[in-house]
Amino acid sequence: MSLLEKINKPSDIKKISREELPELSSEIRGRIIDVVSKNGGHLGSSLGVVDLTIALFYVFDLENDKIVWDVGHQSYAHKILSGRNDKFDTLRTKGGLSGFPKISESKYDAFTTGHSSTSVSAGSGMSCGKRIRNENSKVISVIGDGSLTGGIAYEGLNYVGGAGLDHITILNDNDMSISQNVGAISSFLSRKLSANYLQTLKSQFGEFLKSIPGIGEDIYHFAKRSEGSFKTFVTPGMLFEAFNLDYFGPIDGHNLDHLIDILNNIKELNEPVLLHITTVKGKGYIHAEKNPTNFHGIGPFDIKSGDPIKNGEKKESYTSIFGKAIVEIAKKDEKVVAITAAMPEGTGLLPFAEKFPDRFFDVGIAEQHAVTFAAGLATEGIKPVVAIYSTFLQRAYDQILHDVAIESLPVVFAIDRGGIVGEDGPTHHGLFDFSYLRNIPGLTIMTPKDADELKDMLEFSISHNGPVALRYPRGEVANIKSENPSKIAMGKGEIVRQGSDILLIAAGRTVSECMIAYDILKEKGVSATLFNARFIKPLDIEKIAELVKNTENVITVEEQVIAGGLGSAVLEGLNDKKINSFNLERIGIKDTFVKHGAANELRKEYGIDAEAIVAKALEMTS
Ligand SMILES: Cc1ncc(C[n+]2csc(CCOP(=O)(O)OP(=O)(O)O)c2C)c(N)n1
Repeated sequence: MSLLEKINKPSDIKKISREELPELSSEIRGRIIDVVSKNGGHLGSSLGVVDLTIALFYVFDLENDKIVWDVGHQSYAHKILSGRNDKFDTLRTKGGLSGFPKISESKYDAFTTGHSSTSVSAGSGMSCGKRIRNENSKVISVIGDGSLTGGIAYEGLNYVGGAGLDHITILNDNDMSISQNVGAISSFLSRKLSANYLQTLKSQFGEFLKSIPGIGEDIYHFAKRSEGSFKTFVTPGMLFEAFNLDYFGPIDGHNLDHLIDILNNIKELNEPVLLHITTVKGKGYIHAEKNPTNFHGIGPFDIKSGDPIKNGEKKESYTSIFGKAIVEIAKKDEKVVAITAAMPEGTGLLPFAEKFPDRFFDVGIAEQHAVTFAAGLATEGIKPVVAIYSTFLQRAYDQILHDVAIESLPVVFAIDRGGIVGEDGPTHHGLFDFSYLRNIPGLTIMTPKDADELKDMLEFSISHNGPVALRYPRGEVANIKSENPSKIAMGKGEIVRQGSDILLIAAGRTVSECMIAYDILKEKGVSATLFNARFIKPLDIEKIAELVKNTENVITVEEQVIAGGLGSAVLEGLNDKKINSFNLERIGIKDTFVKHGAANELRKEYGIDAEAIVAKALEMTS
């Protein structure tokens, strides 16, 4: 019987001897590698915290104590140890385990995460809640050095320290975000402080103090008396002590004995504590250790070689088309710069970064800063393109509205992963952007139906003197030929197919679904007009009104929540024009959060694919 088989609930780990824990650690790693090699997932981050997870489960009582995993992409060992090993093969599949902690999935998941830097804030709320309820169990927030680049992390730490909460923060420092971590704090954390270096620094510091005329000697003797605090003063402890946190570390996050001993000690303290551990991303799987960026989030791969398993030839992605197009535009216009919030690979900006290192900015996981930084650049006549996933841009709503839009600053938001993203689930789907942007005065919102349109729209956006949101989906590009091709013009859509029985109004990726539906409907004797809106704002309501007058059965189709999206815009526009005689159905995501699973399975389940469009069209025209 394997050690893992003996563990069906968190407390079962305590029956295993300390000597056996390294064996448990390798069993868990084997299990994670096996499942992620088939289902894809966040491998490197999860492998990096296997030992920490074991130590936490060994020391704390998960029936009462809570662990909040920041981002939550590293929670696989937590899932395995908290009674979900038997379901672990279903990781990230529809109906299976989520790739992130989820309150509704298990009582051992303290908080639902996916977006970064929230663990200390959430943990502080839990610590306060426990205090109010006179409960003295523990709350532990585990945050990575990458996630420590997000502002809300400091808002949380500031609060925890200020309020003197009984709360443990564990900083999991692996020197990596998805890519190499960036920023001043990252450099500060990664200073390697050898004993020799500390000794030299200490004596130099002493000499310096003595040299201060008059008071030098006194300060020197005072400083000497408190030599114990010297190490804290020059190590990362200095930063955290300033937040009124008791700092411990840095310690090796793969040494189970040390981890267990220190956690046992820390557990007895009833004050704000920060334990700094250093870990290796991808620990225990050579390919992930060597290439942590590739193995941060990965599709199915061959365990032996580490190579991705390809399912047939793939077309290029929108991300890659964007990445190439911005390089071409930037070659012609030296004012164009690109900004990412810790996702140079994911947003396709690596070619830009290589070609124009001085015009490329990775600001860390700091979407709010990315947007306001872009606003600042725009006031200097620079043309910033901020590439952020739809879901993460939600963070920067006020910055878009207040810092960019009020003065109509020419900032381009390249919004990747608009729509359903698939296996990462509800925390990551980009299903809200039309609605959260459409209400902002003066903001232009566009979305391309295919690769060529994306290139044209990017060029158009950068040449426009005002803020533009350009939203495109995850995945392979479409290639759609319109019957009457036309250039991108402000607020103008295009008729892709002209028909007479029903009008389909789509935008972005849903134009492809409508094309499939168009062909099926044609075979069934229903002739559809397909209108590609191109602009969500300003919407081409003149053209739509004209089309509605000829074809009163209308379906709007969007990969976005229907509240406040394309369909709403069409209805509002027609109402404003006092056009009432039409029969309109909106296809989109109803008032719900979309679960995780393969994107096409989800489109089917939520009724936003070609089949659903055909069914609705037939119902309306029969
Ligand atoms: C608000 C937000 N922006 C971007 C991301 C994408 N993202 C997921 S993990 C990650 C890096 C996290 O680094 P770190 O906290 O150091 O954890 P590690 O993966 O190194 O263990 C990023 C940028 C996110 N989850 N949330």
